Amino acid sequence: MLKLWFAPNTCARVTMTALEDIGLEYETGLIAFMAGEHRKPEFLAVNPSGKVPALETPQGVLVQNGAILSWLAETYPDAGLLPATDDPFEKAQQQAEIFRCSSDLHPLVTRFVMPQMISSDPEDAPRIRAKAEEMLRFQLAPLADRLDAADWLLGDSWSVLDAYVAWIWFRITGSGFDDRAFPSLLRHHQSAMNRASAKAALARESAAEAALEKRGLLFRPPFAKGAER
Ligand SMILES: N[C@@H](CCC(=O)N[C@@H](CS)C(=O)NCC(=O)O)C(=O)O
Repeated sequence: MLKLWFAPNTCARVTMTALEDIGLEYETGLIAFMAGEHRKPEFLAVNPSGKVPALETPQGVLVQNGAILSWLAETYPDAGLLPATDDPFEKAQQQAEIFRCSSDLHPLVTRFVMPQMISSDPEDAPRIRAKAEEMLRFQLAPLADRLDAADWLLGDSWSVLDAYVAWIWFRITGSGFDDRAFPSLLRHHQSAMNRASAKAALARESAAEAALEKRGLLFRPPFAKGAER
């Protein structure tokens, strides 16, 4: 059985949504960041980078959303995570879409939501966030244009890229990015989160949040709406 290591509200939500779309049973392992569990030997033995998601498979552990999603899409083609193709160029184009999320956008999300991971001087935070916001606007604009013309990022059908961009939107707008900046992304996020697989992933996250809260370990990003700055 597959086992997903995750923490609520993180990019592991993208892999979790994909697993829900596939519809097979899977186990989860919850990492309490507030307790430093991502730096403990037990988890470093799973992913030496100390990051979620990490997916235990019968063949071994896979890390990096992009790799996990590509593997899941090929292993469970009926789930429609990515459009089916045998064409190497089309596959490379799909990879480019995924890498845009993981390599271009996610680092900007980190800078915007958690500037303290970039500089430990709190005085730097506003500058880091402002630059990240500017770059996010630039990088999101072409995606918003695509969503002005189509329901989903790859056209008429949902793909796992939609779950990825929905997570990015959730994370930045939850941290003060103006959710009116790109109406098509706002609409897209609502549609993506209305899908059954997203709701199932959110339900698992809520249960995990409740478990963490009970232990006094629920993490809230410092710039979250309503959080103390
Ligand atoms: N490139 C990685 C990024 C994974 C990542 O940064 N995950 C975050 C949560 S969203 C994490 O585990 N951060 C903990 C850390 O970096 O120490 C991927 O796409 O899987």
